Amino acid sequence: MDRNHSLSRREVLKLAGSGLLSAAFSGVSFAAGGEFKLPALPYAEDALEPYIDAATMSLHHGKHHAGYTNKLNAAIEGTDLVGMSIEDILADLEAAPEDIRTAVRNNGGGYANHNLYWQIMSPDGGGEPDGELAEAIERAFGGYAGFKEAFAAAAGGVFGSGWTWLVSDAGALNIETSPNQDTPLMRGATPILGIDVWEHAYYLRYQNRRADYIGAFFNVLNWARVEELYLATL
Ligand code: MN3
Repeated sequence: MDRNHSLSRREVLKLAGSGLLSAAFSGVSFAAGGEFKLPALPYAEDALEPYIDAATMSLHHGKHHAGYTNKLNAAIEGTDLVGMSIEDILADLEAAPEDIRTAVRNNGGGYANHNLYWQIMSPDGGGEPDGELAEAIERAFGGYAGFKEAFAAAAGGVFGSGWTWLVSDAGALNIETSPNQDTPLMRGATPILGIDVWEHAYYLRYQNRRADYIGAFFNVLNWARVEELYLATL
């Protein structure tokens, strides 16, 4: 699949100025009325077939992500965390009351991680990054092929449940992995791309073949969205 709709930095800034970009972020990252909301999928449940099957999408979004959202809301109810952005909550877990800290870490991480995951996939995805993101990938990994190889190896190497990330530290790119629902947000860094390698993300279609799921993921990777998130970190 080819992709020809990558945004230039200028177009992204124009979108930001128009409020469209912030509209795209709102409701995803921030609590509305003190409660975090499960964001709607940005495409139909079967839109990523055959790479991600509809049954997996339905359960993953409607049960797993919804579960993290509900448990996060239940954990923070009546605390000072209500009304904060999920990024701010996760960047300072020590500020969470000790009796709910683990629940906030696991469910808040799960909430934020899946918000990103849905966004960085698209039925129009695949292909290769371009623009400033492509240049940053060139600097960090020697090009798209080097990135793909390193990212797939990292994702394949996660033991048990976790995530693999492309992280931008003020424009410098790194690949990181995290266990469970931990996220680079917990150290104040910004993940701009993430793959969920919990078995619930792939087992219905791929069973134990995680490498096949990882390979398929690149076919739906929404580089235009990743580029927007990258430019926002500069
Ligand atoms: Mn998941």
